[in-house]
Amino acid sequence: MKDKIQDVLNTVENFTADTVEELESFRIKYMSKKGIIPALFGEFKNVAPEARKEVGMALNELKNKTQEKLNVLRRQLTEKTASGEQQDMDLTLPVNFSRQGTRHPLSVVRRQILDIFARIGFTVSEGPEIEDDWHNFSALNFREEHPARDMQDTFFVDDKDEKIVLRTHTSSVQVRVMEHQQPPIRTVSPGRVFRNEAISARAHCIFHQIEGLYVDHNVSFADLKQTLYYFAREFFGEHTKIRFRPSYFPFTEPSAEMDISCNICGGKGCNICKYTGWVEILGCGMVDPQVLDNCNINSEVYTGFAFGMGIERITMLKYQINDLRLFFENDLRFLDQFHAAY
Ligand code: 2NL
Repeated sequence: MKDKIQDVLNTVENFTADTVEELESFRIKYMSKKGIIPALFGEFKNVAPEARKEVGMALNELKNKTQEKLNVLRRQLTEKTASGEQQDMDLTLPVNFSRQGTRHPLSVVRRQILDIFARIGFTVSEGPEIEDDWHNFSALNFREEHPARDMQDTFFVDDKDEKIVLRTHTSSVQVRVMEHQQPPIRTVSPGRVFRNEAISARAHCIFHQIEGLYVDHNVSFADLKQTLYYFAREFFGEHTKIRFRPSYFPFTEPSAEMDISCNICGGKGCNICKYTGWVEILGCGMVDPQVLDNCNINSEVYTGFAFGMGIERITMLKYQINDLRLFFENDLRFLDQFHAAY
């Protein structure tokens, strides 16, 4: 009996395993209920009383050493697997990258624009997409008979007592800012706006705008020009030139449209600028004194400038995208091209 135990102990001590499966067969062979070691314990009852103490100690030692061996080998094997040392693992296989999403190009450009204005002290303000007539039209000097108030141009939300609309510009947000805050006000308002238009390559009934507003003592048209010149160079590149053309908006006086030198052809003339060398990027002007007064800002004391641009339009110019509908179709072949943009 003692020799038998010693033989088994030798075998156990010399055992090694390369795989988890080998180790498991070893455990079953020696330690399971019908295994070799429990069988030896079974034979214990036949041992002569005077030898029992010695044999019992040898049996317990065998059982403990076997368990210890199992523990050590199991630990070694799992460490090997975790560090990739196991034989059946091919370390030359290419990594299976999980697919990463990208930011939408309109979000990329919105962030870039807000960032440029943040650097010169403009805060960001946001407001509701469903607006009342006052904040979307009346406060901004749209007269009762103005065509923008027509069903053809504006989406109306049914309400018995009050005219409620889907905002047609984010100026409505800036009206709210002026109503709640006295100058100095420097803020930009990004957001979704709605116009009742047929969908085409150049127009969509939902699009995105960023408007800017600066109201303080002695704000002049020179401040407007310099601010927008800074923006154009930061966004389109340091060689960008700007020019202003007179225009009309109900809420600014004087009003202007701003062009930049065509960043595609560098001003030489191409398809994008229709061979003029210039492309329109935004509308702007000095805030009409009546609008300031409408918002409880004293137009005898303060002046301001404002501007508005379409994010789709600016994005199309920057990334040379020729169809507006691409922004709304969520085609991954289009969206995936903006991996590098932040
Ligand atoms: C355009 C033109 C513009 C403004 C927006 C504005 C806002 C307030 C008062 C006065 Cl609260 N003006 N915003 C001014 C001039 C032009 O947008 O073409 N947008 C896409």
